[in-house]
Amino acid sequence: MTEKIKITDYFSAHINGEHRTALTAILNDVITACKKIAIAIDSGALEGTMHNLSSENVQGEVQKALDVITNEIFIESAQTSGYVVGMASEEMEEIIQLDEDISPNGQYLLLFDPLDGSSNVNVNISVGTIFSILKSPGAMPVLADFLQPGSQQICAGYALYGTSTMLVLTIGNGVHGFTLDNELGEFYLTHANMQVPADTQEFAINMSNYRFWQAPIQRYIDECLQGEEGDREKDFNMRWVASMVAEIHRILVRGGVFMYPMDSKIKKQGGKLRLLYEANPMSFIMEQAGGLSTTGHMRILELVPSALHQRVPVIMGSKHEVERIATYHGKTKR
Ligand code: P6P
Repeated sequence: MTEKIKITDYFSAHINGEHRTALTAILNDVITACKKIAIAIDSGALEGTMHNLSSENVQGEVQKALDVITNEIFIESAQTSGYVVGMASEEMEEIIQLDEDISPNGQYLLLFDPLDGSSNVNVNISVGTIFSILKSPGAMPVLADFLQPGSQQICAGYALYGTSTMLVLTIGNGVHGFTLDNELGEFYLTHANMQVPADTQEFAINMSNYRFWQAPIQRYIDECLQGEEGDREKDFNMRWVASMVAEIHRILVRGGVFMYPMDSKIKKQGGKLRLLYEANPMSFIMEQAGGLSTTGHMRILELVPSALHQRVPVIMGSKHEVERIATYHGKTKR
């Protein structure tokens, strides 16, 4: 067995440049948060925290006790480095500003979805945490400072609380995965330089929305379902976990295409998934791993956000499939 590389040693060897010290410090806080979230989830049924609250989050979704608990863990952990001057979370309507006595060292923004896929948590299906790091233009950031296109991200990553707990991230030099050794309480490099296969025969989409989709997506899925007898001349497999983190991780490992496209049910809100702390970090990761990520009409990382909790249609994964789907969006005929 080759020598195990601890995540902090990996950071020391591979995080360079102007953000080196800050990123290392912020990521150490993220690691702490994800270890604590893994424990909170693992013991949820034992601690009686698997229930729904009577409250709704800013998205109008029923909150689980663990949504609130994991959000608080992330906020508390992220204040240690002294580099984070602002935070935004799926679970909070407004941004959080950290004044300079808490963050004297530097000016970075941390955006996160603390418990993605939380509707799965009480049925023991994988869930995750998604995070994104941006540079702040100054201390005491305002909302407008968060509304940066995804191409401005300095770092993006996710924790996957699955059959093992993993941390997968990019700082712009490829995508690397680390697995938690529960006995030692340390993350170790297990998936260096993850690359998405350019071709795939597996798609991930919530098929119950078929009648609401726009023609290009219906055409793509129809062709996948026609299999060998159809234009694609090959059979396809389908997966839908309803945890974006689990889907994206599977696609990073073995290829695939993940779609939460625009549909007539959600047209008014602009899509299902949130741009700043779901689509952007996952798009950064996907592109760094050789995949693509689009709304169907444009590269997601080029979208200039207009609101903190803005939603967006998402199609991401294996390059050749995403290119095909984007082509279909260029030709609206079915
Ligand atoms: P649906 C989880 O709530 C989430 O934001 C993503 O993680 C997941 O891919 C999607 O929504 C699931 O949506 O409509 O299938 O429940």
